[in-house]
Amino acid sequence: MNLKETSMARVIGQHKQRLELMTQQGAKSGRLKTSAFFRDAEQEFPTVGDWVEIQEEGGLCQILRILPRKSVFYRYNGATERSGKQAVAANMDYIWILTSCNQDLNLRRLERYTVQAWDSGATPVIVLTKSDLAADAERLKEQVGGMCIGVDVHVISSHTGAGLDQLRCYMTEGKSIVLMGSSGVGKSSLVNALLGEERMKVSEIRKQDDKGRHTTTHRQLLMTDNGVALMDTPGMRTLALWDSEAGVDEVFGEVEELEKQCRYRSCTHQNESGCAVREAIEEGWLSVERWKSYQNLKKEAARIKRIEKSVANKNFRKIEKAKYKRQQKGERAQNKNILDWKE
Ligand SMILES: Nc1nc2c(ncn2[C@@H]2O[C@H](COP(=O)(O)OP(=O)(O)OP(=O)(O)O)[C@@H](O)[C@H]2O)c(=O)[nH]1
Ligand SMILES: [Mg+2]
Ligand SMILES: [Zn+2]
Repeated sequence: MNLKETSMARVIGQHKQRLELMTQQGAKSGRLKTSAFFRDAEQEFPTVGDWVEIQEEGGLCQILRILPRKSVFYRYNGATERSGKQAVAANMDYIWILTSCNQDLNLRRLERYTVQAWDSGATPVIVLTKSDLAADAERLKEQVGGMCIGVDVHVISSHTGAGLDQLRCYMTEGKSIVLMGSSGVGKSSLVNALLGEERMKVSEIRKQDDKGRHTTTHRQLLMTDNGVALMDTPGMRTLALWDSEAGVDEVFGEVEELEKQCRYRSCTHQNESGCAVREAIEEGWLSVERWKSYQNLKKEAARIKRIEKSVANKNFRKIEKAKYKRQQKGERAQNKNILDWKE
C-alpha cells in the first residue's frame, strides 16, 4: 500500500516528456509515472489544462493520474499519436477561435474549428482580430454570424483595445479559455493585452502574404489576476477533425433540416424532384460553398469514425494478446508449483 501523500496540480505547459505544473506551492516540473501511463496502450497522457494527481519525491513531481475532464478538444493527428487523436486542451470553458480582419476570411476554416469546439464540450466563441486594419469589420461580423448561428462573434483590436471589454465578460473567476487560430492572427497579442503585460512573444507577420511566423511554439496556460486561466497556442497549420459527428450537426443544423424536407428519404440531392437542398441553393438560401463544406466535413467525420473503430480494435487485440500472455505465464507458474509440490 502507498501511504505517501498525494495532491492536485494543473498542467500549465508541455515540453516533450516534461510537464509544467501549477501546484499548491507554485510552478514545478512533473513526469509521468511509468506504471500508471505506459502499461496500457489505451491510457491517455495528460495535456495542458488537465488536473492531475501528483506525488512529490525528492523535489520531482510524479504524475499518478488524470482527474476526470469536463471538456477536451481533440484533433486527429495519426502521424504522431498512438491512438490517432491528440488532446490539445482540457477542461476549457470557452474556445476562442480567432481570425483576423486583414486576412481573407476563411469561413470554411471557421466552420471546421467550430464543429470541433462544440464537440469538445466547451463553448466556441469567434473573435475577429485587428479591427483597426479593417475597412468594414461590422460586415465581416455579419458574414460570420450568418454562418455560425448560436455562436457569439466579437470584433476586437489588441492594439487599440477596442472590443476587449466584450471579451472580459467571459473572464470570470475560475474560467478557463483557450485561444486558437492560424499563425499571425494575434493570439499572443490578445493574451498580452488581456493580462496587461508582455508575457508572450509576438512577431510581425510576413509582408508578402500576411502569414504568421509560428512564433508561439508551445501551449501555455497563464493566470490572470482575477483567477482566469488563458491558454495561448501555436498556430495550427491544419485541423483535422476527430470524432465530430455531433459537432457537424450542431454547426450545420439548418442543412440537416433541409435534408429532412426532401421528398425522398434517400435523396442524393442530385436531380430528384422535390429536393429541398437543391431548391434552397437555387433560391439562394443555402450557398453552394456551405453545402459542399457540410458534405466534406460529414464525410471526414465518418472517415475518422472508421479510423477510431480500427484503432480501438487494434488496441483491443493488443490488450487481449497481453492478457493471453499473462495467463500463459500464470499457467506455467502454476504448473511449476505443482511440480514443486510433487517433488
Ligand atoms: N494592427 C494590428 N496588429 C495586430 C493586432 N494584434 C496583433 N497584431 C500583430 O499581428 C502580428 C502577429 O501577432 P501574434 O500575436 O504574434 O500572432 P499569433 O497568433 O500569436 O501567432 P503565432 O504565435 O505564430 O501562432 C504582430 O505583428 C502583431 O503586432 C491588432 O489588434 N492590430
Ligand atoms: Mg503566438
Ligand atoms: Zn435532396
